[in-house]
Amino acid sequence: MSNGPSLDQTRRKTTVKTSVASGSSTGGADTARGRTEASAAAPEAAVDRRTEPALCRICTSYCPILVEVVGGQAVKVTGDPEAPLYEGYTCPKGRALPEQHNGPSRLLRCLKRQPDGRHTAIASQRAMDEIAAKVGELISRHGPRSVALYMGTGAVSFWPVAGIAAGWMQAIGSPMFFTANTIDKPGAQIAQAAHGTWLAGHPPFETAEAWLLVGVNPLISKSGGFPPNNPGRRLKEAVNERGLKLIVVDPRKTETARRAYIHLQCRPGEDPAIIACLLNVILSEKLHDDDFVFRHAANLDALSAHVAAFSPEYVSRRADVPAELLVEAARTLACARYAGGGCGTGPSFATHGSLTEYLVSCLSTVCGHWSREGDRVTKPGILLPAYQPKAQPLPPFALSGGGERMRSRDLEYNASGMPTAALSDEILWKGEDRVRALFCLAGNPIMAWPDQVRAFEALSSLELLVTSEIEMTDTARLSHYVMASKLTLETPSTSVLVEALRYYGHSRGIEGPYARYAPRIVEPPADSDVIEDWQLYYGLARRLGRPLSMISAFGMGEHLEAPVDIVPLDMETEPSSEALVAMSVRRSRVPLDEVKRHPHGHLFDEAEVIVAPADADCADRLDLGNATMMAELAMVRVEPAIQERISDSFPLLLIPRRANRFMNSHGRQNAKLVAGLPHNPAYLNPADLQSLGLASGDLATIESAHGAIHAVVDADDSLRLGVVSITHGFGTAPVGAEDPRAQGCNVGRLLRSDLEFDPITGIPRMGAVPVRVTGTWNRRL
Ligand SMILES: Nc1nc2c(c(=O)[nH]1)N[C@H]1C(S)=C(S)[C@@H](COP(=O)(O)OP(=O)(O)OC[C@H]3O[C@@H](n4cnc5c(=O)[nH]c(N)nc54)[C@H](O)[C@@H]3O)O[C@H]1N2
Ligand SMILES: Nc1nc2c(c(=O)[nH]1)N[C@H]1C(S)=C(S)[C@@H](COP(=O)(O)OP(=O)(O)OC[C@H]3O[C@@H](n4cnc5c(=O)[nH]c(N)nc54)[C@H](O)[C@@H]3O)O[C@H]1N2
Ligand code: SF4
Ligand SMILES: [Mo]
Repeated sequence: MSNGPSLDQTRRKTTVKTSVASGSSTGGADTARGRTEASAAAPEAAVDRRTEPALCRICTSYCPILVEVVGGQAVKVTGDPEAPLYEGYTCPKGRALPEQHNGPSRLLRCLKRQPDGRHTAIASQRAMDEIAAKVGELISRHGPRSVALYMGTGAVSFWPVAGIAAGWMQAIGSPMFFTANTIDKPGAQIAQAAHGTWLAGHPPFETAEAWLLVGVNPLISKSGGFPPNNPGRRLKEAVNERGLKLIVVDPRKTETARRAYIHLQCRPGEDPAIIACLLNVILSEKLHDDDFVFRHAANLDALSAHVAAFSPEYVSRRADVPAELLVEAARTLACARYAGGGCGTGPSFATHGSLTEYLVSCLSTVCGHWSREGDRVTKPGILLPAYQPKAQPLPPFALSGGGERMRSRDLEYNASGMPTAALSDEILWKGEDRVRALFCLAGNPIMAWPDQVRAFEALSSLELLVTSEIEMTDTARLSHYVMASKLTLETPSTSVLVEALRYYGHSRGIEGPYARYAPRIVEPPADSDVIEDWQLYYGLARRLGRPLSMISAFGMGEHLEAPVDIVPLDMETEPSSEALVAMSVRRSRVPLDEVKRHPHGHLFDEAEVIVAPADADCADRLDLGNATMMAELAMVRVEPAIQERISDSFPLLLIPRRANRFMNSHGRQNAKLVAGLPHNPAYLNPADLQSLGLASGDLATIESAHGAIHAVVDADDSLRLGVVSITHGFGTAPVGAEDPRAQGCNVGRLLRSDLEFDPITGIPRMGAVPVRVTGTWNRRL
């Protein structure tokens, strides 16, 4: 039974009022909802018109933007040319922020699912009353472990929410805190644990002579292994002006690889073999930094012995790349005074992601490519707590253990967090202690989790699913409650996330003592009932009488003395989000008030930090021969190469890619972003398409051993033969009719989460997946 307006009525209706939005191509001013009647009737001269500097927080680049506001609504976004380091850069997603804020898909009210599956509006406070009652009941009947939380990528929009979500789980006593990290690049943190890290960090990108990118495409993803501020410009400058030798390992000649000095256009999934080969060449030709290794590393012998089996000739056959290029890549890296780089989701998804990351870390250490005593620190951390970098290792630590164990599989808390790929199984687990309630914070499991059918079954079976969202997603549709969220231009923030991410191996960070604060610049629509994501947890904690703290983590290593900051919240008077922002950086090197004095951001050059010598008694060593990693490398040597694992039944390999106009599943409801191409094509090399009897625009069936999807194929001559490259986050839930041209296809349906998964992080094979493509749907609709 309905107890309020239907979903469609709760969504924003956009009426373009040209008299208000004159001069703006985006329009979107909505007098009925965005402003009060009084202001709607006011003469045009009285309309609020301003241009405000802000930050785009859709992805972790946090590009500085200028927002044109008319009548209280954002109508246009451009890059901010006054902001340092980004040169006014934006991408299409950032420029479509007005449509995200004012468009018809935005949720303006919280929703409750009715017994017939429809959603109707519910006041946010009432929703919290009902959710709190249900959570209280579940905890008292089944214990706190029955309540889990999953935090997706949308949380990067207001980073303090991560600390509140962690605090909420602690407040109710549940260890079941999951994030998208363990279905992303969990190997980056496992590698840090296995190898250790270097307390002085890396030398600056500007000083690098060579750069290695393994399955990462920063020109599109703005992520991983590369400065995230205007990556295209950074790369162009580096190659054209400094002669940087870029080495790219990728089955696709990506936007990034087009600038490569060496592009190893390998078979997917052969990354550990390739990096082992580079190490083999460097060590056997004695090109390594003997002195650095002698002083700061251990177990070189174990590494040398294990990589010896990966000769250029062997790896050339295995990965299908020229042996001479492997040798040249190795020499280029070793002979560079400094070379850096990083790995992306490509190798992470192809299994052995931890090993690949580990071997890349070994490469840095073997070549001595770390900052040394006396070097200037270009990334001192401005909003992070002050620390003194030293020329010494942070020693390796345990890869897993010390936390919660999964019931359904032999997986547990590990250096990358809780294994999200096993969460569906924890929900479907028959035991009494299964997960019965899930808080989905700014994530979209139905679109993003591997094994979509299982995720759908799991989420459908929950006693309570509460999703915090900005629009109606396939996950929200399954939710008992959907909490409508404020958007980024309606909330303040700082750039601290950009600084923090590099400690987790997700980014190299911005080169320079940069920091930025951005205030809220517009109010939510007047007749909406939207909350900030953290307010849900605050509201629930208060109702359940549980004190809530913000738990901020500052990465690893450098903040050893106080890596975690726990700030109890006032449970009588709700804090403002400005107060939360201030709390999240309360131990910053430069006070927030000082950062706020620079509305376009600033380089705090006065915060000059120099690498200190190692502690006199430091005996810590980076580990070049971690036993778990060496055993995995030995296994890689004897397991059949990827080429031998594909068969006549499944002769092609499915690989991931990112699309510039979308942030995973987000953007699909934004008219400006989908314009012209609402689906995710299945890209193949034109020669492969031809031999399959297919042409661009045809519909095809793509099958793995696990599932089948229908997709629109498209030719992409940047791909090597034998691969199919598709972005995730598209398609429909696995029920009802589907139209691949309108919705695309869901790659997750081809994946299995309980076979071939990493024994520590639980990430399953999500790339280099054997598939076949057939034209059974070969008709133009
Ligand atoms: N097959 C395959 N699977 C993959 C991947 C792949 O490449 N291939 N990639 C993996 C990776 S790397 C990741 S990180 C995961 C992503 O997994 P998820 O994070 O679960 O998926 P997203 O699609 O990023 O979902 C983010 C959601 O947050 C919402 N959102 C955006 N901003 C806000 C906000 O301010 N508040 C709230 N409440 N919501 C907001 C968006 O509308 C969107 O629905 O997917 C993984 N799955
Ligand atoms: N525009 C945009 N930006 C995004 C996102 C988005 O959806 N859109 N998502 C964000 C998220 S959540 C993440 S995690 C990052 C991801 O950022 P990246 O890791 O840079 O992701 P991709 O751009 O897909 O790059 C992965 C590359 O790996 C290659 N590849 C595939 N398989 C293999 C393999 O087996 N070996 C090797 N060596 N390469 C392989 C692919 O061809 C592709 O070029 O991007 C973030 N930024
Ligand atoms: S790269 Fe695009 S989405 Fe990411 S912060 Fe910049 S403008 Fe926003
Ligand atoms: Mo990701």
